[in-house]
Amino acid sequence: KKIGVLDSGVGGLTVVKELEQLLPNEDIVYFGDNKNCPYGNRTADNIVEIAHNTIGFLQNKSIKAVVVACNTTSSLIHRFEKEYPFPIFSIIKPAAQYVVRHNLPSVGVIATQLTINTGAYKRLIHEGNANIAVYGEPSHNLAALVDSGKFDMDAITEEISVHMNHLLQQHPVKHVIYGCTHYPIVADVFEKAAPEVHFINPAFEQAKAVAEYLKEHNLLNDADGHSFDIYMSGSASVYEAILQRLEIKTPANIYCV
Ligand code: DGN
Repeated sequence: KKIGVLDSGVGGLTVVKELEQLLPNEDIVYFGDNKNCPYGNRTADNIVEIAHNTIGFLQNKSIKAVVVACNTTSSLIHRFEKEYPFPIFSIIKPAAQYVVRHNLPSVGVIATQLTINTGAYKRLIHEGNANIAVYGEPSHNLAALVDSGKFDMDAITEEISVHMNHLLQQHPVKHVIYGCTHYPIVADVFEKAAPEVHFINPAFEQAKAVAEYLKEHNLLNDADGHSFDIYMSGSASVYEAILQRLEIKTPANIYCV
């Protein structure tokens, strides 16, 4: 059986990259919902409805787990995770656990407006340690700028600089979480904008959590090699550009739905 991965667009490919490295024998089926991107400016009810539709689609592809490679959707996971006969993985929970495990005094979270509004990062970090200060910084435009695949670097650099400066001027944190899976695609721009900051990429933590679960539950594929199917509601050329940029090695079959 396959691992299903979903996102509002190309951002979840940052998680696929980590899954590919940790679980090289797993078949992956990806749904990127570019048509509805950005999720971050939608209502919570709408995101939950879209999540049900997407999981329903993946369910027909013979899956054993769903990886929600989208922070916006993960921030609402409690509203749908119990309704399916397979595990559904949040990207926020393992990243919050990382912050708690490392006992960071404070952390910034740059994410979509909806992710910040739900307070999911703060809640999950505070469940582990209520003394950690968590500062949210919403960006309205960055996910869509990256998802367009045009790489308008002037606009991307401007958006990142404005938000990193805004966050760091108010709260001079040493650690910042990429609270949207689209952001690690432009990690080089973040690192240039704030060279003193250590950025946390939740994609690593989520992929580790998935690998541990599959191992523990004897759900790993034992055949060599793997397949990678991408279903998307937008344009294929965007996926090709991002697969190249992220240096994802597995050849992907790309289908438009
Ligand atoms: N990749 C999504 C996330 O992690 O939140 C981006 C959401 C969006 O579409 N704006």
